[in-house]
Amino acid sequence: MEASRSTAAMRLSLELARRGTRGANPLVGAVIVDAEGTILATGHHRGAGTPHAEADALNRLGPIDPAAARAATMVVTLEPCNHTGRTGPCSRAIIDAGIGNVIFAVTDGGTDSGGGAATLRAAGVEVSQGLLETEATELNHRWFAARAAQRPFTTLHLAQTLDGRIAAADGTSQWITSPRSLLHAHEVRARVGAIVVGTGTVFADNPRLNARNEHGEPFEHQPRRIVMGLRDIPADAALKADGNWEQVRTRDPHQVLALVASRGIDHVLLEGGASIATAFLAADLVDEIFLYQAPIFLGAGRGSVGELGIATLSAARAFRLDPVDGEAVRILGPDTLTHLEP
Ligand code: AOF
Ligand code: ZN
Repeated sequence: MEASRSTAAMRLSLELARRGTRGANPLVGAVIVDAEGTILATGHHRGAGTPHAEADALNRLGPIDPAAARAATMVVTLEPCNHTGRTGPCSRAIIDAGIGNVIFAVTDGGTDSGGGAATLRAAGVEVSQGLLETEATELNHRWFAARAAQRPFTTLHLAQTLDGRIAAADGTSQWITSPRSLLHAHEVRARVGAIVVGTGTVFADNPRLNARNEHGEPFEHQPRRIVMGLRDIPADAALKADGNWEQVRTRDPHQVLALVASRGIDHVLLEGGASIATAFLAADLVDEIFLYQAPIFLGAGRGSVGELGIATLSAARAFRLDPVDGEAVRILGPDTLTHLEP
């Protein structure tokens, strides 16, 4: 295949990858092309627990005669995985489908998941790597960094007023954002392995911290609740209801993530309040932010983030818009939702 054709296919794969949701798994896109570079099928990974990009593309390809499969190329943003995790190995699926060629951008490098390229080559598949590697690394840069540090990927939830407040002067805080925003937040809860809150949030709001749908019914998957802080929380705290919780008696966010990782959890939601946001931001341990903003001012009251030790503008902790399915900013009823990455 002409180089310009494979580059175009990889660009499309990178674009498709962005339709998914990052978290426990990276964003991955895949395109299957024939020898001329004509697209036969496309696929992307939607999020942990769902089919991988390669499997998605193969499913959409459907039946194809062996000679055509042999001549086809799978162009994918990440090295096909080699392990059985929540889904089966992509290297095997590609071999079983009889696909003759694979071009991937960046190696997986995971201790379990890596090694797909070697498996493919051993089975006689033509494999090349490194096409648009910089772009593919950039696409998941925080995810790769989190895995290299052997810590979970972190999502910070901020729900605030236009002037960045999470409670009024008298402490009232329910509800700043709309029911539509709350529903989105619950959908995020249903995708993570754990939610982290501070003891202050437990005392102030006594939240249940489970994930509920628009009818108030619990989703099938419920996150573990992690309470960070030194104070004893009340014996009858609502989040203790089903026993799927624990307290970490520390103020160190690294220790919290180490504990979460030791439980086999690879994606956490940092939900509240300001002390949690501050501690994780200060330690550069926030991989993405969902910022829910209500169109109101309070002018006083608690801010969403506290002291970060920043004295001058040039030292600001900077984030950038990170599109999810083409949109970094969404309208949720009266509110806006902005998705950001460092
Ligand atoms: C791929 N294609 O689309 C993705 C991959 O638990 P699992 O089965 O979902 O596996 C997750 C691991 O697989 C993840 O940590 C990463 O190494 C890789 N992700 N691999 O071949 C994909 N999302
Ligand atoms: Zn895979």
